Amino acid sequence: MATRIVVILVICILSFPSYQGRKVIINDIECRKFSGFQAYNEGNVKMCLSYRQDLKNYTDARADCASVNSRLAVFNTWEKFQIVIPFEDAWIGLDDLETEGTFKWADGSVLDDNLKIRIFYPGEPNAVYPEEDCACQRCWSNYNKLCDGPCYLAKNYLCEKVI
Ligand SMILES: *[C@@H]1O[C@H](CO)[C@@H](O)[C@H](O)[C@H]1NC(C)=O
Ligand SMILES: [Ca+2]
Ligand SMILES: [Ca+2]
Repeated sequence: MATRIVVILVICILSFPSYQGRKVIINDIECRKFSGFQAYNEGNVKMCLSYRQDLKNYTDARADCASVNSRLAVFNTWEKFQIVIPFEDAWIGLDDLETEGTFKWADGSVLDDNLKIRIFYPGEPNAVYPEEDCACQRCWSNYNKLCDGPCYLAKNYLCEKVI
């Protein structure tokens, strides 16, 4: 019985229409089971994201992601960061709310110093105002990377399903 199921599964996978992009497509099917989510990839790196444009502050955005069993998106490698580059005016899962100056991802890990230099706009994070504790992608004119900005501002945001 178990063998038969495995054989059927293998046949299904092998007969999947696109050979080249097979893994991405299967992942996208997994991801699209969740309303509003779709798969994005950079090389072999894949993420299941929902870009939400209903403008919420950081805490409300985080709560909204949690309400659909996801989190604010974590782009903790250079490859993953390529995925977020085009998104406009969006909160991601990165803040220094807990300890000023120590940015942590939504999975609880601390932002790597080398990655920090590459993913923040030059001169950012600069904590111009005390409330600049949340990382925002392409916020404010000409900024094509992350800035720290005041968490109370209403922005788009990116939720991530970990699948
Ligand atoms: C975000 O807005 C909610 C009301 O929708 C408010 O209760 C909360 O304090 C705000 N958070 C921030 C960081 O301003
Ligand atoms: Ca800060
Ligand atoms: Ca700033």
